[in-house]
Amino acid sequence: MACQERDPTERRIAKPVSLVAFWPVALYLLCMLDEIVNAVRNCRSCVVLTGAGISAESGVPTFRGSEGLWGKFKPEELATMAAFISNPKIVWEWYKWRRQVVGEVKPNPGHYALRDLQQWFDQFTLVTQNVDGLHRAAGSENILELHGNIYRNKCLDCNHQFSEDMDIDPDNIPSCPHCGGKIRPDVVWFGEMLDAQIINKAFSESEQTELFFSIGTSAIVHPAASLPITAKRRGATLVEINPEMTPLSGLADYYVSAKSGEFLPTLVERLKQTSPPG
Ligand code: BJW
Ligand code: ZN
Repeated sequence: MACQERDPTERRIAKPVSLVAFWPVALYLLCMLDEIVNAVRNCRSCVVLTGAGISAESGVPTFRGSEGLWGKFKPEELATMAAFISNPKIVWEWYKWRRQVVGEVKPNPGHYALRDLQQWFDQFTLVTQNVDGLHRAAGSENILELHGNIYRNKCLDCNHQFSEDMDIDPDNIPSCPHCGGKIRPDVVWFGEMLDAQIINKAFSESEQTELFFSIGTSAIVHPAASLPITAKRRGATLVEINPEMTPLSGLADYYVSAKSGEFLPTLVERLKQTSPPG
């Protein structure tokens, strides 16, 4: 039915009905918030795993979902070694565009809330699949970047890392001064091994932690997706924050269907009111 044809009373009826439907959900979320506050209060160690969803409210596109990057671009043509070898120019054009996108955004309240959350724990590790550097920009410490960093470059052949700013021209890709290999972005593509030291540390922290948060990730890309499962198997309390359910939701002790930029600041606010960091 077109908007103009609507019965004018329809909205008045719809509103109280939707409110009635909303209250049990709000109450449920509130109870869950208090239980998560208690979990934070009672646990001394915490691992947080973040994915693209935490940066969505900053304006960084996610990978999956209707608006995600993989809806417009094919991962096998852009995020694999084979793609880079067969068409380095296209791959560099894509990464130049993404560098520009993340260069223009700022951390959002979810990133800042995670920076604040670390104060409630003796041991706090922030494991991120994101390459955008927004957790560091927000002031978080002890960050493990599982999939690299979009601003860094490395040599395709000898793996030498170049941390300095390099403006890459996709038509004239620079060569490594050590071996002559092509320079590529220092991110982890499909089929590539993650940095052993980083992923091993992420697993050992997940095995020992008392509390684990999985935030803004579709929880399907391994080995990152194995971290919350490992933590849960070792007895950690598992909290998932994501507006959409994922394969992890059924396993989580608390599945919070909310945006991280809305729920996390509420959680930190509640913690500050009820149990300031010791
Ligand atoms: C919000 C929100 C808001 C929205 N608030 N939430 C075991 C089983 C099956 C397959 C494999 C396996 N082990 C390894 C594999 C193969 C493969 C893999 O996992 N494939 C799966 C897809 C099945 N893994 C690999 O290849 C990895 N390497 C590896 O394992 O090496 C060993 C090996 C080699 C060869 C064979 C076998 C083993 C490497 C994975 C590298 C992933 N690389 C990318 C690109 C990085 C560089 C770049 O950025 O360009 O990493 S792909 C992409 O996916 C990116 C992400 O980090 C990663 C995860 O995505 P993420 O963060 O979860 O984002 P989305 O978009 O999927 O989800 C966003 C979520 O946010 C959604 O749920 C929304 O609802 C939510 N959201 N708004 C909170 N406001
Ligand atoms: Zn080299």
